[in-house]
Amino acid sequence: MSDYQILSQIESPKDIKNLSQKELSKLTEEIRQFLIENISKTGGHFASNLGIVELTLALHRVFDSPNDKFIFDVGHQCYTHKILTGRKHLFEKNRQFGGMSGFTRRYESPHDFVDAGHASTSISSALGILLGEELQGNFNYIIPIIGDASLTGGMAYEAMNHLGHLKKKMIIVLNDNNMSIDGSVGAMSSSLSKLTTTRGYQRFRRFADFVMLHIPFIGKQFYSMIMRWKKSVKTFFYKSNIFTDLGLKYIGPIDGHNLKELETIFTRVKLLNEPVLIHIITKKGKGYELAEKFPDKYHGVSTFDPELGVKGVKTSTKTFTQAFSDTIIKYGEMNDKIVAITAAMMTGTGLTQFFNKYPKRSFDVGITEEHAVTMAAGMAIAGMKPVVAIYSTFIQRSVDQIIHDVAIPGLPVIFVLDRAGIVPADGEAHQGLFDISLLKSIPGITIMAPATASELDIMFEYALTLKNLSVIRYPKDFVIDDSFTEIEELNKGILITKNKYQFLIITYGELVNEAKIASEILESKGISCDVYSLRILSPLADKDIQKLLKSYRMVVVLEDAIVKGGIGEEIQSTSRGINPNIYILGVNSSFLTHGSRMDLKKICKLDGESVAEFIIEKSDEVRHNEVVERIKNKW
Ligand SMILES: Cc1ncc(C[n+]2csc(CCOP(=O)(O)OP(=O)(O)O)c2C)c(N)n1
Repeated sequence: MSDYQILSQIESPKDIKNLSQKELSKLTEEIRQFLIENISKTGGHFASNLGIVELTLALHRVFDSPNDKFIFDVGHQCYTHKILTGRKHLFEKNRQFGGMSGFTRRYESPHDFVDAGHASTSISSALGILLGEELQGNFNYIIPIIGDASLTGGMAYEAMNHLGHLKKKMIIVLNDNNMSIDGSVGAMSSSLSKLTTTRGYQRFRRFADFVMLHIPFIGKQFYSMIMRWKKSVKTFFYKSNIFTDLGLKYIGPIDGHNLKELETIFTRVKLLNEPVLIHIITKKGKGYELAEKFPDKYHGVSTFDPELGVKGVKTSTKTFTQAFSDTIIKYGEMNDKIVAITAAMMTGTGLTQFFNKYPKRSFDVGITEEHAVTMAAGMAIAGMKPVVAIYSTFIQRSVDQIIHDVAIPGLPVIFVLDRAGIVPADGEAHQGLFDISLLKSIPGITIMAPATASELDIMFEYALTLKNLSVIRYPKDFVIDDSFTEIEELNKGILITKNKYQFLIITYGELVNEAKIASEILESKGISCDVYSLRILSPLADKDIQKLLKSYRMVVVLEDAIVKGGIGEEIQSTSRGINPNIYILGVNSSFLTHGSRMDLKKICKLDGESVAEFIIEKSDEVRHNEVVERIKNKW
């Protein structure tokens, strides 16, 4: 455990206000040491947090949190903010069940204002807070802090467009490290780089900013004269930039690791009475050599030895992501109409190999899930076979595009939803619990959930034959051993039966494993329990399911999703009068917190042991229902 001389005395933002430059410089070192020491033990977002230390310190020194409000876009880079706002002691259990969230959470601190997780929302949230406060006669600084990749998301422009129109006094901090998780993509990214690299303008800009920011008192007229002058020279170099066109003052680029310069700029910008965007350049991974070199590998990490760095963990079992990676390569080789589309999640969705092998058929569109879907629809119209690989939680953004642009015209776009179901570590905003209930009511859709790698393969092959949209969804977990299923026709589920027709678990995807464990536990207690893997969740094979419901005394549906509007409820609704003993286990109506996937499965009673216990518990009720039925039938 390191000795944190200065950091040990910091419990709230006011503790850093009076530190000397020397102490501050020591504090930045200690914060980085603290981050390395803690994140390497728990896992978490690493490189982004190392890059934003000075920037967060400067914000907390110049502004007055929580009266002034910092809105961290995505929220994954808020660790220094948490350290400075009395949450150091929570880092031991970062992202673990019952421990600290890895994102800003309103319940966790009065210094957190949004429950973040999805990108590009900060400017909209900030504008809403600002307008709300203003309507009540209050003014505080509301400061969104947004990364260059999050600035590829359309919402950010919708918000800036509105802000520029309203001309409200807001300071937007653009934290530009020229990285998303993988490299930043898009014209916006090159435009930002241009802003940071044109030498002639830089020399001029430094001079103009110096004049503007270092003259102790600038009268309004003098100030606007400088701004006009600056703008006209900038126009000479660049015409104008997108921020000025949207009605924001653009200040930058500023060195994001020079604490003193940052403080000076923030102090001066506070005086401006209009929307400003401060463009700050930071180094992702700053202070940890490997993360500076490979920021993509160190964006989010599992536990690692700080001496050795992150090592790829080799396991004998494949993850679903790896199985998909193999599958798309296999079919991509056979069919040159297959194109892969990702919204800034190439590595996470397992597309890296495909991107390397088929760069012309690979598209990273940035954090633009809505665009990804409609663009895929366009490609399908043009006769291609688009595969859109997106995390389940982020497809929530594109429900309209799926309905409007893909489903209504009946286009064969394949959606591959990774991180579907219960998601470890990231918490509420990242859970993949809603895709089934959001999508299954869309006419023409086919939704599939593989349990094994070979199922994923045949589902993909089947999806390629469909004339309409399809979804293959799976969790962040390992595929199940293939040996229990022989691949028959895909339009049927698989019954793993002992032919005693007592109890039945109906489920899908990785939960088939938990169902099998439950069945074995029950078997060891002399109770016969079969397992049915649905494989195709929508449209449900009603006839097969009704046959099953008739054959078993009790049925439990395990749902790797929210229960409301899910598969279990659909089964229940088709079963009226057939079987009164149908129960659903899944995620109930509240949002699901962070923790390991197993911790969370246990909470939802979706692990094998809990399922077995539930069936034993319910069997009395079943017996009672059977007696009631018998009596009813008699009369
Ligand atoms: C809507 C949405 N899509 C994808 C993600 C996944 N994601 C989390 S952080 C991140 C990259 C953010 O990059 P940037 O905003 O530049 O911040 P940095 O991590 O570089 O500091 C992405 C793509 C997300 N959080 N939200």
